[in-house]
Amino acid sequence: MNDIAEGWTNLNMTMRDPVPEVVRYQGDDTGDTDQDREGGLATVTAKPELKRPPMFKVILLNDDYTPMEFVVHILERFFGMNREKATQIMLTVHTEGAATVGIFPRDIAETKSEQVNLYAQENNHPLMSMVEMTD
Ligand code: TYC
Repeated sequence: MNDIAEGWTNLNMTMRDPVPEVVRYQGDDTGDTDQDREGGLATVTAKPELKRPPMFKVILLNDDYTPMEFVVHILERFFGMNREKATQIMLTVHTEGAATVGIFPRDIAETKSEQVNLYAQENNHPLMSMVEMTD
C-alpha cells in the first residue's frame, strides 16, 4: 500500500471514542478499570492511538485567461465534482478571486495542487492552485 492509501486507511480508522481493551486483573483497585471482573478479567479504557491528521485547503486562484470550461473540467477531474457543483465553484473563483475547492491531509492536498498546476501548464493555461493550512 502506498503512503497516500495508508494515510486514508489511518483516517478511516480514526477512533472517535475510547476503545475498551481487556487486561488481566491484577487484584489492584488503582487505575481506571471498570468493575467487570468475571473470569478474572477487568476492562480498562485505552487512550486512542490515532489522532486526526491536520487538514489543508486546496485553493484555486482566478486569472484573466484560463477558459471557464477548462476550470470546470479541472474541478470534475481532480476534485470529483459534478458539472453543476464545478460550475458554481468556478464562478465563485471568477468573481471572488479565489475559493477553497477541497480540504485534505497535507500529502493529498499537495499532490492535488501540483497535479492541477501541472495539468494547467501542460494545456498552456495560467491557472494556479495553492495549499494553505486550515485554522
Ligand atoms: N476568470 C477566467 C475567465 O474569465 C475564468 C477562471 C475561473 C479562471 C476560475 C481561473 O480559477 C479560475 N475566463
